[in-house]
Amino acid sequence: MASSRTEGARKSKAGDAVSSRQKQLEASTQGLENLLTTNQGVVLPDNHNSLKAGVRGPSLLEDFILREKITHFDHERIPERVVHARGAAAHGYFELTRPLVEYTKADFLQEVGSRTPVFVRFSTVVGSRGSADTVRDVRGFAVKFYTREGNYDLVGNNIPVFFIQDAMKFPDLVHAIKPEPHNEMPQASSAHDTFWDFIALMPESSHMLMWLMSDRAIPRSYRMMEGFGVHTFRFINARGVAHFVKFHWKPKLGKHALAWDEAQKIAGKDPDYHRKDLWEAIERGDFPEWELGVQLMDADRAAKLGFDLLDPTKLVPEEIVPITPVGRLVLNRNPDNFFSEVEQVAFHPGHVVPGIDFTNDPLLQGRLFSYTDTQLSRLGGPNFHELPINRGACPFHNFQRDGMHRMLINKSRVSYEPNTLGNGSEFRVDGGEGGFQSFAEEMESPKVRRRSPTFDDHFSQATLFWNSQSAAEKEHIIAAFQFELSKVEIPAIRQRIVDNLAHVDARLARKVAEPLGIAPPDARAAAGRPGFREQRAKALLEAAPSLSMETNGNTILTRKVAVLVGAGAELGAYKVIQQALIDAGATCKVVAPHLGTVSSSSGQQVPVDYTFQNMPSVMFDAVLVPGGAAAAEALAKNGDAVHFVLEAFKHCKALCLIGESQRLLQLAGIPEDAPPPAGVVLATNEPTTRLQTAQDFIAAIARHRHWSRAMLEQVPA
Ligand code: HDD
Repeated sequence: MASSRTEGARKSKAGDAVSSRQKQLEASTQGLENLLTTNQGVVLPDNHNSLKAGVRGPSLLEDFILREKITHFDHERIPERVVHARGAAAHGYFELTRPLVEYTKADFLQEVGSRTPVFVRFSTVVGSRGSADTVRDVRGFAVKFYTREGNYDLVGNNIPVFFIQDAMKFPDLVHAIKPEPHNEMPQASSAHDTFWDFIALMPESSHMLMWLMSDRAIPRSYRMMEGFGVHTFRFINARGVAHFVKFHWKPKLGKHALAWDEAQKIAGKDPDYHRKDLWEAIERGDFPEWELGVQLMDADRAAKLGFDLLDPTKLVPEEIVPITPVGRLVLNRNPDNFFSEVEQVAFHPGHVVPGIDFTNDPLLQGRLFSYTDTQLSRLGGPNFHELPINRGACPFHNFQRDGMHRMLINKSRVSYEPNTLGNGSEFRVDGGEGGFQSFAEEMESPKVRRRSPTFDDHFSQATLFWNSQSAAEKEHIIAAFQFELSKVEIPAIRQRIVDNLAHVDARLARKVAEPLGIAPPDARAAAGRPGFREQRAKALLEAAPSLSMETNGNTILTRKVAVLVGAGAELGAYKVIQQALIDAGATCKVVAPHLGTVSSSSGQQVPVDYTFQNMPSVMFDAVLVPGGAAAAEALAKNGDAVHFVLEAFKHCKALCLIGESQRLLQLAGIPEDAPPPAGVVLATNEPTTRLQTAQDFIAAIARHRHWSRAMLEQVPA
């Protein structure tokens, strides 16, 4: 800090006086450490009663203890973030696994094995602070690296593109998607007229819209989603040579989603689903981990992509420019205080370090203004960098002074540069090649308020995304569009959307339109509307498998399995399977009609973790039901148990039904003699088959969901 170094030499006498006063104070307050005090340090006589004129008399204004407590309480809230208000975060580290010396001079990207502390906040965009975690929305993925050269913030999302191309449209986008201004509804949802009205008039959002309607927008866990820097940034090496770079976070547990019906139910049953999942995983020691990868391109490569890298509605498929893994992100510590850390953390895409620079992406350029500006009203002034969570790991020195909530006590009389009064150690700028050097991009153009024609292709990557989805994923996208548009009251808005969709894919548009009570999609009508651009880049690829979520993950690490136990359950096979699941990294919880214990067929008491009421099927990844005629009979008669199994079936989860418990499947309308549906493992109590059953069940859980499962419509759950 400025003062500490400038004044360092003069500290002696004054410093000694302060520390001896401090010592005296500490001695005189010994034994009082655990007492409640006011903020001024006055010990409280009582924390239950206000000061009154007599025990039954009026309270006195004089009661400074009461007034201080109530005043502080009255001001406990600060404005929530205007977007990304709901979030959860954790501490951890970033470890470099491949040096990037060749591409960037950023200190934290030089030496393999070097670790940089990080704080990572995940969020939803639209909902307010108290909204549910599992709504259909983009997720924020913001990483603060506390590097030795200053804080570097990579403020990204779990979707690699954005709705709009220019920051000028951001307030309109946010106003359109937030609850409608006349009645403040709906909360945390894009399924309403103003959002779709705006989107219908902004064909540049077509690509992002496909992602928003896909399973990416309903992740199973923060720990199971990818992250993206979205914009194209620049790396600059020690010689001043620049490369374009795109950042990718790849989750170790694979990328996985919830079913839409499940996401909606969780929003009611446990609105804290994602933050709890993150918190509990870290408390258990199952530290979430991602790999950082970069796509690197020089100017020649970028020029041959067929689209403009500055356009944030475009991605570079990893099939075209491979991703180089460079490090790992590990989250290993939960915050100590949600408000002080998660709420007060201030991210900003403009927090960069030497070796990392911006591009002219007009969305990024606008963001560079917005984030500091928003902190001024959210955190109450220009000194938010002094809050503990925002402080850098390295010292900082400058002559910025004063302002609301200043914590630093600058001691020198010098608060300007240049100076000579700073005791010979005044701070100055590094006049040489050191410090942050902006990339010296050539610029000689007229000043205009226009969009580049290279941004005019609004549909080809939306089509690429659609072509890259599996059959089941396509069905989910169609269903999501149908759901959202069915909530739109004005038919003309529904019509404009499907007309636009006809430029993404004709079948998609037709299927979406079918149940909406509107005319078939009309591509020509869309092309005649304002904002529409004809241009379509030459197809780079027919499909990019990396854009699908179905091609990844084969682990059951941290997955939750419900074991439904009825009185009289046979434990033999179940015990073997449970042990195999635990050995493979899953957790098993016994769910029964009541807490306490349930008697097995041999009279053993099985401890119960949860009831059907307090922990429904949507809280689990898979279901295991032990055999035993009496237990199966009891469960089949229990509506909650039956619902539990049917719902898990409907949400395409892995099920393992042992012996007599298989009758529960018939309640789902599956005939007794039919082959088991995908992801359903039918087992006997036979000792010789138990290990094989366990392996089959583990493989079924590792598939995450069996989206292709047939006969779902007839299942009443
Ligand atoms: Fe933003 C917050 C990500 C465009 C203005 N944004 C915010 C957060 C994330 C993103 C993850 C939450 C940070 C946290 O956890 O505290 N934003 C993005 C991405 C964008 C994007 C990936 C496009 C590629 N944002 C964007 C634009 C603007 C903003 C174009 C304005 C011109 N964003 C903000 C903001 C927020 C914010 C209003 C709200 C709270 C905050 O900044 O600190 O300034």
